[in-house]
Amino acid sequence: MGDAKGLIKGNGLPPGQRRVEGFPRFGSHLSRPAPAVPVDPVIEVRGAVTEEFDIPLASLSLLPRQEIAADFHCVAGWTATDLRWEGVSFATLYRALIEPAVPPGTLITHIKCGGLDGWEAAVTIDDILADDVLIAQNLDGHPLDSDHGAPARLVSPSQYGYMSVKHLSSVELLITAPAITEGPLIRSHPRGRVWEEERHGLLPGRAVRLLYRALIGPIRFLSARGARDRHTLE
Ligand SMILES: Nc1nc2c(c(=O)[nH]1)N[C@H]1C(S)=C(S)[C@@H](COP(=O)(O)O)O[C@H]1N2
Ligand SMILES: [Mo]
Repeated sequence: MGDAKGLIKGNGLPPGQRRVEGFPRFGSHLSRPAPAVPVDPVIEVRGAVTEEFDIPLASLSLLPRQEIAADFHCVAGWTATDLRWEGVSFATLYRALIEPAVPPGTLITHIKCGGLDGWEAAVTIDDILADDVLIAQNLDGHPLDSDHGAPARLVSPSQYGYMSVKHLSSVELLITAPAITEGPLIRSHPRGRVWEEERHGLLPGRAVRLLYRALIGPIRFLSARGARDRHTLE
């Protein structure tokens, strides 16, 4: 991005983001190890459907596959660059298997995604049906490991990482915005779009950069302690 004087502004990343080496394990799980992968993993479909049902992950292999290359931006301020995800577009899965179960006339506003570890993120229906949103099963040519969300995770690269639910195990169809459950200090933005710097639910994104950046070190340190290959780090 250049200005009138031809100076380069920023680093090509979304506002307030800094590049990290590699792709750290990071999350509210902190040092807890990743949840065990069920023998026959499913995505539970809940909420505003005629009848609740489960989608076996195995059935994703029957749908058209999609690959995307994208950077991954955590709201705390780190960015992992050029990750290659492979899986099924969320929109493809939604149109094929989920939407047919929505009663006629029902307007879905959000999809609340849940992970096996209890993490949840509600994504607006428009954001989750965007072209770049994937249910990813492979990362950089290998099956997703437990650090990054085995056996499958949501990946929404245009939104901060907290929307990209690891160990995806449920989707709940909502007809109104979900209730706010976080306190005022660390309040996630309901959309979290990275280029708009929607970092915080109440404050402008740039106002919380320093506070959030201070969390990177401790969360990253703890998350690494619960990582799959932590013995090789010690
Ligand atoms: N299930 C689950 N998904 C999660 C989280 C989590 O704690 N549990 N943390 C989120 C946050 S804040 C980020 S930045 C990314 C980090 O993904 P990574 O560990 O693959 O780097 O996962 C997101 N998805
Ligand atoms: Mo994050």
